[in-house]
Amino acid sequence: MIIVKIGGSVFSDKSGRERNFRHGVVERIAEELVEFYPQEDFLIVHGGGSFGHPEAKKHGIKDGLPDEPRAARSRRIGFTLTHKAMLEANGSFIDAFISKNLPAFPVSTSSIFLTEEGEIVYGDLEVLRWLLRERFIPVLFGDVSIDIARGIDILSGDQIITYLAKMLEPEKVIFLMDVDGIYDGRPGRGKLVQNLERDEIGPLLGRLNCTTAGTDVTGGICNKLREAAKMARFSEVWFVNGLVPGRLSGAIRGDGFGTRIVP
Ligand code: IP8
Repeated sequence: MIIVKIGGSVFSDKSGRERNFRHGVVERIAEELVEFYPQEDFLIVHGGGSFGHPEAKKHGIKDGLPDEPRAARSRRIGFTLTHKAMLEANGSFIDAFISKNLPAFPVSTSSIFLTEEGEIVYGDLEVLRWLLRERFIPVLFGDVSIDIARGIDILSGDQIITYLAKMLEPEKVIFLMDVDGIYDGRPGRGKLVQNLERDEIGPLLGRLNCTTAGTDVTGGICNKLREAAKMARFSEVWFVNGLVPGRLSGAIRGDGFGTRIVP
């Protein structure tokens, strides 16, 4: 089984208007998967993009639930609205996959995971395992979460993937991004790292000044690398440009262009 994360900046323009969706890009990604399905099983996780992130910020979801009853009530409504924005993005993914004859099935992340201080502390994977066994392509997404410490939080797609990689042990995890892979320096300026061993991730994080969380509400490339270090214990991890046709297929075949991290 292969897990594919479709980053928010691949399926939408995060600096564009709210809730914009790149239908053409997602349909082309689906076409690349068609080459390999059903010989290969897939599980998809997509990010928040121009759907979840603006809504999460607007409603202060990462601040948890306040004590004051009126403020808490309006934050709960914001929680639902953020989830609804993600359902809208997820619906467009399902439509694109179905239009290419791929049996995608939506799975609401917030209904199967609980977090504590943003970390997954509970996940009910039974239905997910059965969906895979019955050859569906489950499509999960970065979402809001019920958090046992602060009431509510955001659960990023990257964290979901780390958890799933540990529990389901896929042969490969592929991250689709809007750059060619991981750079030793700033994207476009530093050198693209094509092959990376797991124990080289720590020194690279240091060189990239990854001391604090990145700019996204759920952290940018530093977060991805940290999660990749955890995942590379179980699976091969790829970072490729999801906007360039053929890069996903290359990573699936194993001869692609991008960053490949091996245990
Ligand atoms: O884009 C965040 O998911 P990510 C989801 O994978 C929300 O970090 C709701 C902002």
